[in-house]
Amino acid sequence: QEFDLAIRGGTVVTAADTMRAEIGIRDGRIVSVAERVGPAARSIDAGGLLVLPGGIDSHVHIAQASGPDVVMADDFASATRAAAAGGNTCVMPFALQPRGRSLREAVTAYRALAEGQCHVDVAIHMIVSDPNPAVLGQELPALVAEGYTSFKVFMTYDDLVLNDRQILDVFDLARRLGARAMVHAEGYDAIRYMTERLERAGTKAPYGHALSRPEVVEREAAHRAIAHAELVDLPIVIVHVSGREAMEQVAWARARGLKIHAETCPQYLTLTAEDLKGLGDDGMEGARYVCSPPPRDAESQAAIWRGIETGVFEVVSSDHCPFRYADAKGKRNPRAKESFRWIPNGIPGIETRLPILFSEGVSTGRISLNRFVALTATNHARLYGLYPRKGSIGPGFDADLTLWDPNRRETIRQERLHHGADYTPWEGFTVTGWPVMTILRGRVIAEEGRITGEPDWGRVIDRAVPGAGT
Ligand code: DUC
Ligand code: ZN
Ligand code: ZN
Ligand code: ZN
Repeated sequence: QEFDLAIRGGTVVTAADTMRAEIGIRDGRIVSVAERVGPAARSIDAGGLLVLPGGIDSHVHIAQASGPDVVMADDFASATRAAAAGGNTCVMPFALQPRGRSLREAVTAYRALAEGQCHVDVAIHMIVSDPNPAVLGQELPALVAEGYTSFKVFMTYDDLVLNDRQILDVFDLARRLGARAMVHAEGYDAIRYMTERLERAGTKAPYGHALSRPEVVEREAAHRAIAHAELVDLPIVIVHVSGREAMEQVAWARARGLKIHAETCPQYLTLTAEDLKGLGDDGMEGARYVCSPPPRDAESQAAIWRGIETGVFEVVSSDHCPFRYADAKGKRNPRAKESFRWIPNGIPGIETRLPILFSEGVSTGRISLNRFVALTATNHARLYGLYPRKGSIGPGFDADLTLWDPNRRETIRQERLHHGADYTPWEGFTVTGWPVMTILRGRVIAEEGRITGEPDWGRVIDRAVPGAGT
């Protein structure tokens, strides 16, 4: 047989092209894409389906150490099962350096958690919370050279925030190393000020979370991060842009010729701050929607769509950051009922990202199929050094594919999802377009919501530096 596997009868979609073609796969890689490919040990009929590059979700949190009272709802096995069922073949979670500790040790321990437990491929980013001389001088350069070529910095959170000088120092090192820096842009001091003001006024409920982090807080931090990136001459990624104001900062920077990349997420297209107002039995229903930055309003949703349509956003990630509703309500930390500030920040979304963006974007006619592929796979691979191994369909690429039914109507239900969280913010949300089969390096890992792969089929993969000046 010429091939191990052939995909026949489907419509192959890349960021550039849409074509009727067959795909020939050997040893986990795509060997041939042509009108007809030769005989194969197994053929899959993709008649009536789209054949897309497997989704790459370059911003997820899995089993991330988040403090004594906070336990994430997913380990690598459950998160990557959910990823596979949702049409993804590669996810990028974060190894977090606790302050005062070694970044190297954090990465080594985190990688050990992942090894042998993954249904999809995993590429690990870092979170730098303590850029001390050992980290800047030895650890980070060595880790980047080993293939951990990207890291995130935070402008808020007590345990993670970097001051401006620290941000400049890590940006400067990223430029010298050719590494990719991601920025969580929300201003620490402004949030502290707002939180204390709200608490003094008696605001306790989850909705206070949205009030404490208004768009101006994100806009200010985005502007500051962009200014630092300009000073250092480093292209950065502003992650999880939630609304018009921060987005305008990115557009403004681009108009000045700065290389600023931007990511947004389905929650900023489909949820609003109103969702945090839900009370339920115990006043805590809104905790299901607490993420940072918080969802905004209809006007901001429209602005984010414009940003997607006009190219301000190059990637749509899930920012999957799952907690159990019971924990969000204070099971582990009873203070969550006393103030919104103790509710863990994050929502699950690794399995629902592709259907929501496809349905709201492609099925409504807002974006093309090709743009969908760019936003969900190709641009993630390009930004983070996975291209041209992953992110498209063509000879030499890993055979990471999602067979997609563009017409399937489905309703998102927690009971159908594979993540470790006990709810989805999109319960009852209907979509048009659904992943039918997910293929990782030539092996079927999920089919019709059933997991058909094993937790050691995914690999922890190293990456190239994205390239200086990109
Ligand atoms: N930032 C993230 O990227 N995810 C969840 C919470 C947060 O602050
Ligand atoms: Zn963040
Ligand atoms: Zn870019
Ligand atoms: Zn995140």
